[in-house]
Amino acid sequence: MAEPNSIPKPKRRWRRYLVLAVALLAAPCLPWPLPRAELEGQRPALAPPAGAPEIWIPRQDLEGGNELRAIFVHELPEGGHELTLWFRDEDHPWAPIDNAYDLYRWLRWSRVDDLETVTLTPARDLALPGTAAREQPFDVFWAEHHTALIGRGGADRLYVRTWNHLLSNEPQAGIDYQPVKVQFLKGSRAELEAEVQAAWPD
Ligand SMILES: [Ca+2]
Repeated sequence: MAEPNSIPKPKRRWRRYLVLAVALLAAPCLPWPLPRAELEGQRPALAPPAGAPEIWIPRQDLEGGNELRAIFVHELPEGGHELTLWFRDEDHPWAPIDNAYDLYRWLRWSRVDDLETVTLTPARDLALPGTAAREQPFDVFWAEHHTALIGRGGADRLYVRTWNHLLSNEPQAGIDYQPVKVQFLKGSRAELEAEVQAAWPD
């Protein structure tokens, strides 16, 4: 899961443990299941931008209820397009902490839904600012966010490489991937984050 800001800041691991501990303690006080974002709104459907990659997702992730709902498109003033992938959820591979992790995300970002943003440049390269997986396996315990620029000589596809939907143009060996086709809707990452904040203010 990427943070709302496009360039992730260095993180301290002890803060993750602290927030997870607080989330576990707060869990009995909060409503379950946690509310999900409804981001379709009245957003118009768009044709896919030229050069938009095909998205391939592990079958196990789709069957776990973490489907891709839509891809939001925002035309950038400097050229190119911001593409934001909207997943219904993301599930930590260790089931006992998945509920706490969902709660952590809801408290921190006012959503359980997962948003991952990439940029399609005017040259049709793909920039992954904090949404690149590198070689991490799908079930990695702590998924690290990386930044990458993928030249389009090598990528008409993006693969969901980790359980928190970090991406790569290289699939993981032994994983059964499925291509998914969803609507492209008009909307920027900033607009989507503002919408969920307005629905569930701090
Ligand atoms: Ca989850």
